[in-house]
Amino acid sequence: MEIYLLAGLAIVVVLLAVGGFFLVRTRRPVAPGEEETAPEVTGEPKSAAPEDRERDGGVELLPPAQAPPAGASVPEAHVAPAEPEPETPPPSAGRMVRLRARLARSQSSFGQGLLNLLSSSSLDDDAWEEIEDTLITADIGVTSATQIVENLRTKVKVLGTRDHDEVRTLLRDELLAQIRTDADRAVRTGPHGDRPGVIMVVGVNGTGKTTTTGKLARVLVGDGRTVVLGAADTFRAAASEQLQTWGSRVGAPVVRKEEGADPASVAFDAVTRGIEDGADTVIIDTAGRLHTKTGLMDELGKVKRVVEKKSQVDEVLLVLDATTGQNGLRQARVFAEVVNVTGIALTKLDGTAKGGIIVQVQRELGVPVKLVGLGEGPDDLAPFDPEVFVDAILG
Ligand SMILES: Nc1nc2c(ncn2[C@@H]2O[C@H](COP(=O)(O)OP(=O)(O)OP(=O)(O)O)[C@@H](O)[C@H]2O)c(=O)[nH]1
Ligand SMILES: [Mg+2]
Repeated sequence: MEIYLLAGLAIVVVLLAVGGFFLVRTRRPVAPGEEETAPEVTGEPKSAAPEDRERDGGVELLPPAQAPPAGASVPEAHVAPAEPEPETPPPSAGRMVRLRARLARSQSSFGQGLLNLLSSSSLDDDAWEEIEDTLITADIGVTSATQIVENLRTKVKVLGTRDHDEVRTLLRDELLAQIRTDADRAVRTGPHGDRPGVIMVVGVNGTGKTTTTGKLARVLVGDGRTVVLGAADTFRAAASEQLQTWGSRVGAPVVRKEEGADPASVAFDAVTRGIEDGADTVIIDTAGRLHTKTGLMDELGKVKRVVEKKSQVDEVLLVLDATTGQNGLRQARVFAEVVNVTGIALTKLDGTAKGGIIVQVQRELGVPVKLVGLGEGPDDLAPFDPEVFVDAILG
C-alpha cells in the first residue's frame, strides 16, 4: 500500500517537474544566438496586437507579413502564372486599307452628301453654302471649309461641266490638299544607338490612351519589334491592370508600380528597363488629365523631363477622341504647350462622321495625325493614310 502511495507521489512530482520545465521554456526569451524553436501558432489569436506579442516574452513568433490568416490564399508573388503563348498580331502595312470599311460606314454620308450637291444641276449660292455647312459640320473648320468652297467654285467654273467623276476628282484633290499628303506621318519608334525609341501617350480622360498604347504595342510586335510598356497611370490600380493585359497578350513586359506611385518614376523605370533589355521601343501610357487642370498638366511636364534624364523622348502622341470635335482642338493646344506633341492619334473614327477634325488639328497645331483608331478590337489601329481616308469618305 505504502509502495503504491510512494509511487503515485513520485509520478505526480515528475509530472509537475516536467510541466514546470516546459512552462519556463516557453516563457523564456530567446537569447541572441540561441537556437529558436519552431514557433507554435496554433491557438494564438490571429490578430494579436503588437503589445500582446511583446508581452509574450518579446519573441515575435511570426512577423505579421508572414502569418497568413486562416483561409487566406497564397500570396500572388508565390504563384507562377502560366505564361500564355504570345500572339502574333498582323503587321502595320495595309492596315488602313483593311479597316477602310469602318471609315466608309461612318463617313460616307458626309462624302456622298457633298458629291450629290456638287453634281446637282443647280449649283447656285445656296448649294455652295450648303456645301460649306456640310464641311463645317464634319469639323473641318471654317477656314478650311471656306478655302475648299472657293477653290471648288473656281475649278467648277473653269471646267464647265459637273460630271460626277470629274467633280469627285476635284473634291478629292481639295480634301487631300487640306489634309496634306506631304506631312511626315512616321511614328518615330527608334531604336537609336543602344537606346530604345521612347513614346509618351498623353490626353484627356477616356480618349483611348491605354487602348492605343496596347494597340500600338501590337502593331510594333507585329512588325517584329520588341516593346516595353510603362504604366505611368498610377491614379487607379485598374489602369496598370488594363495595360498589363495588353502587354501579356503580345509578350511585352509592363513596368508598373503600386497605385499612387510617382508616375515620373514609373516612366523612368520603364525606360531603364527598355535600355537594359535592349528593347526597340518603350511606350509610356499616362493618366487621363483635363487640360484645364494646371497641376495635372505640370505633372505631365515632369514625367517627360524625368524620362529625358535617361533618354530622349522621340514621340509624344496626343490621343484625341474624334467624337469630341472642337473640344479636342482646345485640348490639343494645351497639351502641345506642355509636352510638345509630335503626333496625333485620332481614335473612335469608326463611330463618327467628324473626321474633318484631322484637317483642323493639323492646321492649328502643325502636328500631323499619325495614327487612327477605327474600333475597339485589338488590331483596329492603323497608320494614317490620307488617300485611303479621302477615298473612304467619297465612296
Ligand atoms: N469605337 C472605338 N472605341 C475606342 C477606340 N479607341 C478606344 N476606344 C474605347 O474607348 C474607351 C476608353 O479607352 P481607354 O483606352 O481606356 O481610354 P483612356 O484614355 O486610357 O482612359 P483613361 O485612362 O481613363 O483616361 C474603351 O472602351 C475603348 O475600347 C476606337 O478607335 N474606336
Ligand atoms: Mg488609360
